[in-house]
Amino acid sequence: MTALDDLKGKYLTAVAAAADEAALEEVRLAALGKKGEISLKMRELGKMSPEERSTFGAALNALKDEIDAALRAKKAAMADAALDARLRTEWLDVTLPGRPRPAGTIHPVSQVTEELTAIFADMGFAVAEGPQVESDWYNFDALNIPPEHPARQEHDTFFMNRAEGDDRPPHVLRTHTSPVQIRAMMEQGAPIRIICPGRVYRMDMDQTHSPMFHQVEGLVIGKDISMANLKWVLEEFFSAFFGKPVKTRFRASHFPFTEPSAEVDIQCSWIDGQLRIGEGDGWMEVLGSGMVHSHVLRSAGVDPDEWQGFAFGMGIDRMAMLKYGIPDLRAFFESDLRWLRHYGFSALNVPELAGGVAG
Ligand code: 2NL
Repeated sequence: MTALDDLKGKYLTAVAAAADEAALEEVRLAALGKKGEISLKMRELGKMSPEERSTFGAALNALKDEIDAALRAKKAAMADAALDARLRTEWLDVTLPGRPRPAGTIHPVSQVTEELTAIFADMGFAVAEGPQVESDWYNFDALNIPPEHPARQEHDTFFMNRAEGDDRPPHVLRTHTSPVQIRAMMEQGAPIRIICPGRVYRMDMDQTHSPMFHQVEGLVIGKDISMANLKWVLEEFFSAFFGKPVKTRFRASHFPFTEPSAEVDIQCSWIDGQLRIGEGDGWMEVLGSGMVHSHVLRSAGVDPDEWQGFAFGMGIDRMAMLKYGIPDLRAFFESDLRWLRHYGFSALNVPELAGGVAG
């Protein structure tokens, strides 16, 4: 029995002394592992007489259970200590304020598109959209611009490639949103009251031109629609858009798709380098318009002896620049965040960066 007492003392001391889980595991293997001291003693039971075996066996089993319990207790104590250590070092102050995260904001061109769409919606205009890659028929022929017409050159058109050996005329990137109105007239017929906002493309690139810009065109066809209705609609629109009464001035002009045609100026003052829309006696050109040409109506399947109406077109980027006092195209066309921010459009709303808003 002293032999077992020695073993007990030896292993319980070893368990108590184990500094970490690896050391504890070594103790377990040495005592209870397949070739451990206790396990080897178990094998000796076979050589004993039945009486010896029952007393020695019971004592050995009790010892094995005691060492096993000590190992488990020590292991649990180690896990507790480890958790305590983590709880002391890993903690979270849930009362700290959150970290600000940049929030995206709408682009000025998108914002102005939404603004003008809402204003025209109040006047009963629906929105029509269409493809940006168009056939030359929709972009030109249907608009009374035949193949040899100089306007085709003036539009600085981007042409799409045809497959080798395909001699049909190439498709184009639409140079205006007029083809959307042709499609709408062909699909819905008259009467009609729509605006067509969207991207348009012209091969032009300098300080004041971008090869892609945004246009909104309007179209109203009815039995007795006149230039007077056009003037009212435009003054109503500009006044709502700029938030104050804005006078318009019509000047005779020429477009292939309207007859008569008018360029439209809005009232403005230009004092000390400050542009003010809706004030003073200056004028700024913002829009082209006219009565839809009978050739255009006929191309779109509308009988010009029965129907008539007006159309107009203006640049959305330009309107955004006028409304928000953005004098520089870089703000839009390069989507240069510094310029957008400078003019009050904080594309990424980071508080510490959003300081410089122009008056
Ligand atoms: C401009 C000129 C204009 C139109 C666009 C139009 C559309 C159809 C029929 C007739 Cl379907 N006209 N659109 C008419 C006059 C002028 O835009 O200088 N825009 C910036």
